[in-house]
Amino acid sequence: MRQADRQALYDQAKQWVLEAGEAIRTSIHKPLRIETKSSPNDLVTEMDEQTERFFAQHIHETYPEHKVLGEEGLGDELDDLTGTVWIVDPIDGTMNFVHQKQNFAISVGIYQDGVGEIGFIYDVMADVLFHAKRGEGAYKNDQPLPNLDERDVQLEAALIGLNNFWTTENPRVETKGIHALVRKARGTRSYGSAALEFAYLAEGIMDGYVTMKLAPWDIAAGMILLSEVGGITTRADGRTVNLLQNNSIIAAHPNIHEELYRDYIILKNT
Ligand code: 2AM
Ligand code: CA
Ligand code: CA
Ligand code: CA
Repeated sequence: MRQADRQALYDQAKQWVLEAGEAIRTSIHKPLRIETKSSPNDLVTEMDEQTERFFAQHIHETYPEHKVLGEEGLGDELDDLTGTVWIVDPIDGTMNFVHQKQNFAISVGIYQDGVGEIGFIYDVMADVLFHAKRGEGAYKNDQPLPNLDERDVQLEAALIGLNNFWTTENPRVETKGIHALVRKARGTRSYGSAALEFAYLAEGIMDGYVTMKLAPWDIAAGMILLSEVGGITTRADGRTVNLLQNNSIIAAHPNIHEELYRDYIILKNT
């Protein structure tokens, strides 16, 4: 993508992200219709759907040749990532949205032929916008985020984002590895929004994030932001992320990424 095209697309996407956030803030205290999806804890609200529809309609009207991949299925069915693809999570952290009315984000990643070009993670209630363009660095609002290698991170002094489910007996990872990680790291955190966890990695206020079975829209924007500051995202087995399917993820500061998947994330059945 040419830099001028990237800039024009970025300006338009930014406007829509801020507008969608404003609409959510305005109605945050209105009563909500809450439904469940795959399990009683897998929530969706009318605001998730309304926000995704907002993006899908605007994108399709303005850029008829672009495709939209969104969590609530109001975009397009994709077989591949050719062309320009917007990967949208209208509300990442729906449980936080429902229970806390804060700590959720709008996540928008724009990919060109599978390459991440533009990423937005918008912490709606805090009104903080994390954003990045490929090759042009990542920002928190107007503040450029420094490259992660300016800090010499060791696991003993690292904060690791961890889905607590992994500390309990589960079909994917050996709990002994996760228990060792909990003891080794300085501390663990669980924020309940994958997009925000990626943003905190990019900001350098957290050093690693391990989580299972994330969907493309959970990580599409975050991977772009993190890569702009020198962070690494792979599948939990160390292989390349596939944005057309779910992935278990290790995202981290470059000093500790390999150590995490080599010594602590012990996958079952592989
Ligand atoms: P969501 O709120 O958009 O569904 C919570 O730990 C994180 O995992 C959130 O980013 C959440 O995104 C994501 N997640 C992915 N699949 C999920 C599921 N089936 N149920 C709940 N959270 C899920
Ligand atoms: Ca969801
Ligand atoms: Ca999500
Ligand atoms: Ca969501």
